[in-house]
Amino acid sequence: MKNKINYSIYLLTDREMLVDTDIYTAVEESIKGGTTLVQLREKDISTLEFYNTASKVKAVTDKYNVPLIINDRIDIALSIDAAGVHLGQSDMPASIARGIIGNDKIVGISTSTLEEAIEAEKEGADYVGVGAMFPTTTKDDASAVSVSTLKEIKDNISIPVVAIGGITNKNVDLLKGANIDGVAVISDILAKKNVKEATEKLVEAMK
Ligand code: TZP
Ligand code: MG
Repeated sequence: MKNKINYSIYLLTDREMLVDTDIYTAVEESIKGGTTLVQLREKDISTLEFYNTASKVKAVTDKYNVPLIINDRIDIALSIDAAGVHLGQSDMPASIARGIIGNDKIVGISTSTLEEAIEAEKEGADYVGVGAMFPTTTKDDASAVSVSTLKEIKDNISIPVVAIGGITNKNVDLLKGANIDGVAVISDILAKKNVKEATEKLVEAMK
């Protein structure tokens, strides 16, 4: 099941960005527009609130058979039977996360260099996120990655590669040559008033 994940339009959540909607509606609208994978990414939230939010988002993603990945929290991922977990370079190491979460779940790792990507694959990651590809105000400590590094990563590892950071329907074609498996997006979908339409525009631009 894990091998059949469609990484092409990977929506990451950020509740603070939403315009006149809630996270459940936004996730559902984005799936209707073409999102293929969702990551619940919550900062500054209590464990109880994270768990409750994750359960409710999972009900939405399940309805459309779209896998749900949980950012940072292996315990939350396991507690709601999410498809997996996404970890950064300062989170639990991939090999340790794998030991806890098991072989049936997805472990994704954020990387910004070829070395980090090779290491993630070696440690048993199922995919890597690579970025930030373009300037973004969503994550202020993201380091910049060039399209040539993205391509180098794609050419040197065999797990799926998803680009992230400042990606919009206007600039996504600049990544074409890297032959990546998908794009991970927050603001170009969730900061838009019409989330479904914003997702459709991205889908269209990816063709
Ligand atoms: N990791 C690297 S850049 C980034 C993350 C989580 C933020 C992506 O958000 P946006 O709004 O799509 O630039
Ligand atoms: Mg993290």
